[in-house]
Amino acid sequence: AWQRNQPRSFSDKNGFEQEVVRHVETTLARSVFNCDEIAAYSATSLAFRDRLITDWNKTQQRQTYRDTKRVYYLSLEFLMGRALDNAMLNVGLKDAAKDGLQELGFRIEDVIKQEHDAALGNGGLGRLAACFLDSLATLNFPAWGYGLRYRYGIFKQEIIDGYQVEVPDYWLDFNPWEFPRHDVTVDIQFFGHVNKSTKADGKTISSWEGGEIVQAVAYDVPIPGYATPTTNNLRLWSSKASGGEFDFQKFNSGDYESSVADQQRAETISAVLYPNDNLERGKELRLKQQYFWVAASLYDIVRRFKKSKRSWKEFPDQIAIQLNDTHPTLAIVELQRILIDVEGLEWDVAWNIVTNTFGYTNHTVLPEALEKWPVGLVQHLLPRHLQIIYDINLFFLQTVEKAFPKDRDILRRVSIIEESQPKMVRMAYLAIVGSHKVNGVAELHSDLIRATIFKDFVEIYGSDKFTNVTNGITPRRWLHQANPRLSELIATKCGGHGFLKDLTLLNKLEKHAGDKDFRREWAEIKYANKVRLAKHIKDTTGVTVNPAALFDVQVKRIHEYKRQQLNIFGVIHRYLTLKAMTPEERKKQLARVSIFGGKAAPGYWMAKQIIHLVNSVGAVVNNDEEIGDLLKVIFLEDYNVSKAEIICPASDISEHISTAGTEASGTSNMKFVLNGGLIIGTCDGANIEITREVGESNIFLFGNLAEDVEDLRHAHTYGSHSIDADLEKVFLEIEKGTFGTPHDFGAMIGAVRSHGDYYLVSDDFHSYIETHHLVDAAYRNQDEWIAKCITSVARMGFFTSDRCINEYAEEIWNVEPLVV
Ligand code: 26M
Repeated sequence: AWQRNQPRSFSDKNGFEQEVVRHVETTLARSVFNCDEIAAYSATSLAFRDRLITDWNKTQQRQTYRDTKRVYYLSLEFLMGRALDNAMLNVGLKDAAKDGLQELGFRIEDVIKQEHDAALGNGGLGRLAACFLDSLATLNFPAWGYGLRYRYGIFKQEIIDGYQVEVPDYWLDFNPWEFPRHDVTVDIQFFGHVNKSTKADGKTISSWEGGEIVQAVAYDVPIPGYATPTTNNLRLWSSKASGGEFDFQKFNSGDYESSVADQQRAETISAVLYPNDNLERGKELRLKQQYFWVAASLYDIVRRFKKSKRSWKEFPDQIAIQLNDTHPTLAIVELQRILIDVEGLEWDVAWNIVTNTFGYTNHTVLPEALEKWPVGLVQHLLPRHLQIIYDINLFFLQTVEKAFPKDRDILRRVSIIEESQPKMVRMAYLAIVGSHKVNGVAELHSDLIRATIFKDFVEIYGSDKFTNVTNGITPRRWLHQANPRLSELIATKCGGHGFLKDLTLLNKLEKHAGDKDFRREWAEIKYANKVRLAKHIKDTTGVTVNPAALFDVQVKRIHEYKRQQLNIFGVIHRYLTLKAMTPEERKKQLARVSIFGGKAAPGYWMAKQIIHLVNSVGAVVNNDEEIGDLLKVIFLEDYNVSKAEIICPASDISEHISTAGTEASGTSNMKFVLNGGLIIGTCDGANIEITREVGESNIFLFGNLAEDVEDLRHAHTYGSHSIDADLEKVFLEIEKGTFGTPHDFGAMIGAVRSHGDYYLVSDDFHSYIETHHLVDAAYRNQDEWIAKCITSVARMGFFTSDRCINEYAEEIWNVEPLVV
């Protein structure tokens, strides 16, 4: 008899094996005798995917039936990494899968490695969105993510002759984790004009007409929570020409080429992730991406709301929408347009709904990253939206004028329209005016935005509208998955794995920091993780590193404000110091491996020079026989989420050394400490709160404070700027040609010596070097070092993204978990 091909919910090793075999033989149409690692990965993923579907459907039914308030997290980036390992651990069947795969002749680690990272993000902002989805599901919140289904994620980085080369990241060849919803589509309008008409009652209504239509198609990705049946949804939109494959009229009239061109132009919208991190470049296609995604998501949200037959006034009681930076700010304008133009609500009624629905998270104070769009471009692409933006601005400025009648300049300062040449729409201001809460991502950062870039708005709205939610990370991926042995060891002292759901339980570790056996086991695990990274380094760079050396790691996007140049100048200083020693002196020194990794935006020339310098220094130092194991300099190619899972557990000390006041939070700092590494850092972003939690004696802080940065910069420009003497020696060595053609690095040196040293590299250099000496000294005392690591981990409970989500839920969204 015919049987429906129902997903089968296996619950043990045998059930899993049956499912794998079924998928190999039927879904993949292969023989089990011709099953390689890719096929094993595919079948294993399909088996777990089937399991997730059941929970996913139930979760969605439950959320619809209960009809409680939902959260929508709008982010142009979701840096998810791999899904299989995470799904196995969350479902709780990784051991069953491991044994099952072993019986079929595979090692689970090799199978997991077959998966291509889902790399739909640049860096911190995209990874934060991914951690938040994990926590939302784990805490049983009814929540959806909305994003773009880029055909190409962040580029793959290759290092060729010491230079970064970008290779396209085509990742969709086989992706078992997404479900195309060809029946869930939205027509998205661009260009056209606005028609005004007057109704019988004298009311004028505007309607947006003409232009062109692009179709949005939904692709759904299940997001499993850890040890809970809640499985939420991430909906990613893909762009397609409307009206099927071709424009039939053009096709039939023989205009085949232009019909294909139309199709390609439509598909271009979701083709590629913009690879900039903290830089805004004002490209038309980027604005198209933003509107396409925002309009499709809002249509979907409104459609779902309308099914509940509630009155519009209840919209903000049912729906909270969080804007991940200003990238989705057009959602504010789009919702206002839907409510007044399509649904016929009064402006004020609609605006009240809009502002009570949205919350906006700011992730940066860097001026070059603040989004602005030329008025002319918005007018052309979205004519009705520009009118609404002008109206929002008019009403806003009227209230400001009433409240501050004597301050003429404030209107110019806070206007959503910057009166420049050309005029610009200031997206952050629009996001503030259209939201009920604005938050920064660490205490210092939230203080800074209140005191600087958003100061006027604090005056206008009062300080309650501006709040802080310090970032966090998911301990499921960043401890349990990345560092399984440490997770097991911790579980022996914390009464099982409960800490993965309540990270404050880590505090039970603290009393074992002095326990000799525990320390030894802890140190053994760190060593094993270093051996694993050393093997990766050998396989990918050919360089042999000693796992007993101190591993010093800086992995993050390459940016002048993050100061990888400070790090590499420090490494050169160390090299010169070692070279100046007698062999006897040298023997007493501590061995170090300096590990760098990270991508430069393709158009960021200075960042690419920094990568080149690191590689050039490595080429010299790593082949210097006098130095041997005492110093190695490694640049790890193509840093991404799955590489971070190998790197974080293997670090002894990691570097978070941004110019004070520039890094909004940082989240890798948390990942490194949670994995039993210490950090060297500036008083910036979340480093400050990490210090508060772990204690000053367990972190290596250095450098000038944020409050002094302005004066120092001023002194560079208007006073005399003398470079630190040790740094000058480093510069002279580079200029001698020790690390290759000195001309290549002229701009990096010039930025410090002659162009005002905006990032205070010279000001902080001495303090940085001194602090590294303290690191060396501390590392020599392994017993105390390990005790510091254990104590720090014990005090990291605050930095779980579960705490963040609970704070957002309480303070911003007013939503509650849906208990299963
Ligand atoms: C803008 C315009 C065009 C193309 C890309 C962008 C753009 C993309 C990503 C701008 C900024 C982007 O991300 C900024 C970011 O990652 N910020 C980081 O956010 C983290 C999470 O809050 C913080 O931990 C980091 O400190 C902050 O730098």
